[in-house]
Amino acid sequence: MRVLILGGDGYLGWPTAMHLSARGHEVAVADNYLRRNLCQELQLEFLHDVPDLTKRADLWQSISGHKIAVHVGDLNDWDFVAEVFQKSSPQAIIHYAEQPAAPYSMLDRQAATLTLSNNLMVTANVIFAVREYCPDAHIVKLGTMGEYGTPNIDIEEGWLEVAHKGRQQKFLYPRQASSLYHTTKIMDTDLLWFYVRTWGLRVTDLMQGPVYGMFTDESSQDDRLLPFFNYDEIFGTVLNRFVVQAVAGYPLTVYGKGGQTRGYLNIKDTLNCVRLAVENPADPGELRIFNQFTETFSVNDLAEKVREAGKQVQLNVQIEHIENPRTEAEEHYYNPVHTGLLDLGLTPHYLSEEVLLDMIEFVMRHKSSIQTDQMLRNVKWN
Ligand code: USQ
Repeated sequence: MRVLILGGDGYLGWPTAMHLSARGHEVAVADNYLRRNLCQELQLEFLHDVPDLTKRADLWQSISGHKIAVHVGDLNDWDFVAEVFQKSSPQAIIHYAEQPAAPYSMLDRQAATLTLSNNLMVTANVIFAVREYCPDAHIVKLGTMGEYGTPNIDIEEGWLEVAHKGRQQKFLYPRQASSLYHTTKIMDTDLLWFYVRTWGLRVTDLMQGPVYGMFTDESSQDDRLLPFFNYDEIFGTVLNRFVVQAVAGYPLTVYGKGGQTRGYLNIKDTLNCVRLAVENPADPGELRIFNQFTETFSVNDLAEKVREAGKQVQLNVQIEHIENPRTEAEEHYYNPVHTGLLDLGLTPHYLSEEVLLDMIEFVMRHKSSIQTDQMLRNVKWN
């Protein structure tokens, strides 16, 4: 299939591009390096250097023989969007092109409005481009499990059958996010649902939990093909941060009580989930929603796992409960359904000690570049 990946430079975008390309899909990527530029503005360094998209695509072609077309530009700019869609004529569009960090969205007014305008405008441009240039194409949108929040009832896969005063109807599952970033994802879902109903678009919305890891089959031949890896408070996700903290001898930063529970997945499973969605498209007029994670853990569970794995390589890992900078439930019920992707054929890679030791070993090789002043940047929700 011809697949266009928006946000193709990202932590997930680039590995997805290689993964689909290796399986014979014709891949094009677009990105404006927003994440790199925001990190630079905030003086946040990746764990290791990552070549730009053009260099990575060249390297990938020399190793695999597969070409990935690169478009560098801003998807808020309609002229650029129109050009990319016309040149790539996609059958599937994978939309990752968003400001992806909850803490960034809570930094200040400028960061909040950038998150709102970028995420919603790019989603709107994608919808209009599909309508204009490829109305039968399938949009695969990265949503987030954070759209649901942590309700005191089971979380269904996107939809809830509601019975009220003797009548019933299926609605989008109630959503209540705990950051502005997560709220923009709810708004994206609403936009997509509106245009699915109105224009008959085909859409899959993947409600993904926090991702961990860096290794994929395609990057195994050259470290320069690895995705960038943030461990700072703003763009780093919790397990990646804990592994870097463990190697740096920095106490693991458990926020508050540490009972916050989320659905996690290995980066390899993200790629497989997205591929399964692309290869099994939604129908016209269907908004299909999958909950994309493989197992649930509390923050305390993750900290303990990292401490145990660290012991195997003589790391004396300390765990510290620090004041929670976020407004979120620290003890709560959490039971989300996640059968849709398993039914499509997903074979999960679970979080084993071996997986953690591979991550620790990689981070140890880059230990000298860890900057511990990035661990906490004092972004507060209140
Ligand atoms: N946490 C800590 N200590 C840390 C970092 C995080 O206790 O040093 C806690 C957070 O308070 C939260 C949990 O760990 O309760 C997860 O935090 P996170 O930073 O790993 O994930 P989050 O901010 O929720 O966002 C990440 C991705 C986002 C994706 C989301 C999925 O950045 O793009 O949408 O995971 S989910 O969390 O299911 O909404």
